[in-house]
Amino acid sequence: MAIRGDGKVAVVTGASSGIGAATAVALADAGFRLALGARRVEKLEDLADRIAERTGEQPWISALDVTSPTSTQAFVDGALAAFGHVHVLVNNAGLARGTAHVAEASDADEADWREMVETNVLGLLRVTRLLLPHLLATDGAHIINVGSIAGREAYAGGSVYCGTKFAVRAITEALRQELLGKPVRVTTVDPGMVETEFSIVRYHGDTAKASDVYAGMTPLTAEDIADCICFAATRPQHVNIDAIIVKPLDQAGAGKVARRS
Ligand code: NDP
Ligand code: 8X3
Repeated sequence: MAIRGDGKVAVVTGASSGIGAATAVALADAGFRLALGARRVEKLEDLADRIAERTGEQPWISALDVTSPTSTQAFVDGALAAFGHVHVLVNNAGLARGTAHVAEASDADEADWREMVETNVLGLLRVTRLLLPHLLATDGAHIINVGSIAGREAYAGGSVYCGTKFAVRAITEALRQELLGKPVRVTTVDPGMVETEFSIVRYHGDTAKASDVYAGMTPLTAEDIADCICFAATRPQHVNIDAIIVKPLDQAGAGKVARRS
């Protein structure tokens, strides 16, 4: 049986687009109150207005750069000042940059590697570390990490992105053990190809290259992943969905895609 949010507070990082934005809408529809963060505040403002129109409840929004300790601390302090407590953390903020092979990588590629590690690994750890004491202080706490099939299967050109998502899986599994006996659920949702701004970001704004990624196949939508996150979040508290792996019908693995010409 699905349990409604009933006013529980959910933090969603990287809520300005794609999976994070769709998750915010789905959680709001399920009755959660929201604290939403990302660097592009104007996009958060539009999203918050859309959610308020649907539910009558205005989400709390604030700038968040998970690579910055100061920004992350200010975001966490602001969310706690707004609500007093937090029940659900959706660690969604993340990105891929480039597809450089290690042997051919340049200094610019190394900057991409640093950005991926600082965002996907250190950023996720930082938000989790700062919110954990507050999650532990509530009933019904839940950490949901957005991993990837790239965290289960590496591919050429994805050494660092895949490495960060393997790390997300390791962190999720370690947290699940560290928090055993405490009332905090820990879940990873690991999607395959989802058409969002992800590939535009990966290809540094080259929209033609980004749309080629999904040519001739039907990718998942951000809403498909939001459904999975919302499913995990709305199980009864004794039910921990450990992992959800979800791919398009047209994808059987990293790089294994059926395309129609
Ligand atoms: P989008 O590019 O559409 O969304 C990424 C979100 O992350 C944006 O809201 C962006 O906001 C935010 N973000 C990036 N860097 C930071 C930062 N330093 N601080 C705070 N927020 C940040 O892509 P998706 O929705 O697809 O990606 C969401 C997650 O899903 C990522 O973790 C990605 O790795 C994962 N994923 C995506 C898949 C796909 O095929 N699309 C498949 C598997 C996993 P802003 O730029 O405003 O800060
Ligand atoms: C994104 C999925 O296969 O492009 O995490 O790496 S993939």
